[in-house]
Amino acid sequence: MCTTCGCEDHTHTHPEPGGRRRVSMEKNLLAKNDAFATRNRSYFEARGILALNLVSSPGSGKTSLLVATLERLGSAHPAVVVEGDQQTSRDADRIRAAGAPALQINTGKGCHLDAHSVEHAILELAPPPGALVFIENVGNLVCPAPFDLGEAHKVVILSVTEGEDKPLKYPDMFAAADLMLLNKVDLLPHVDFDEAACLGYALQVNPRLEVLRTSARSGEGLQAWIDWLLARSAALAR
Ligand SMILES: Nc1nc2c(ncn2[C@@H]2O[C@H](COP(=O)(O)OP(=O)(O)O)[C@@H](O)[C@H]2O)c(=O)[nH]1
Ligand SMILES: [Mg+2]
Repeated sequence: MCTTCGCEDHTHTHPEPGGRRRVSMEKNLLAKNDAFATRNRSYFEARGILALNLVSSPGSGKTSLLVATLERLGSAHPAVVVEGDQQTSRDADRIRAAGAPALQINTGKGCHLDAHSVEHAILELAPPPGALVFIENVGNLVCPAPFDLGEAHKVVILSVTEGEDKPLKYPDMFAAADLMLLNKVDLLPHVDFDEAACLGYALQVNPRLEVLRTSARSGEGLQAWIDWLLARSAALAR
C-alpha cells in the first residue's frame, strides 16, 4: 500500500517537499500481476475468446457503450462483462439489465483491476468458447495503464467533454491502448473540443492507435465499433 495516499496495489510517485520525488516502484507486484495476466491470456487464447480491457476517466461512457453494444449484439454473439469500481454494483446491474452475465469487482481503495481478481471473475462467469469478454476497469487515466489483465487489447475511451489535451497529459494510457473510442460525439456542437488537435495528440503519443468516433446516445459509430470487435473475434476462431 502507498503510505502517502493509502491507495493499494499500484505503482506511482508523489512530490515531496523540496522537489524530491519518492518513488515507490513495486516491481514485484507488477511481476506477480504479469504472471496472472499470462495465465488469463492463455485461457482466453485456448478458447478463442476476445478479451478487451476498457479504460478511461470516470464518466466517459464505458458502461453506456457496453450496454449499447450488448443490445446490438443480442444473442448472436455471447458476451460477458467484468466490472471494476471502487464501490457499488451499479454498473454490473446495468449490464445484467442489458441481458449479459456480469460480475462486479469492488476494489475498495484500489484504483485499478489486477489480473488475479480478473482470473477469479472469469472462472465464475465461465464465458463459452468464442465469447467476447469485456473488462470495464476502474475509472481513471493513470493507474490501470501498466497493469496487464491478459486482454488482447486495451481500449481507451475519451469523451469530448474531457478536453482534447488528455492524450498529452496521460500519455501512458494512450500509449498502452490499441483503439481509442472518441465518445459523446453527439455533444460536439455544444462543447469547446478541438477534435483534430485531439487526434493529433493521440497519434503523437501512439502512432499505431486506431480511432473510432462513437455516441452511446445517438448510436453514431456503434456499428463500426461492433465490426471492429467481430473482425477480431472471428480472426481468433481461424
Ligand atoms: N450525450 C452523451 N452522454 C453519454 C454518452 N455516453 C455516456 N453518456 C452519459 O455519460 C454519463 C456517464 O456514463 P457512464 O456510461 O456511466 O460512464 P462510465 O463511468 O465511463 O462507465 C451518463 O450520464 C451517460 O448517460 C454519449 O455518447 N453521449
Ligand atoms: Mg461505468
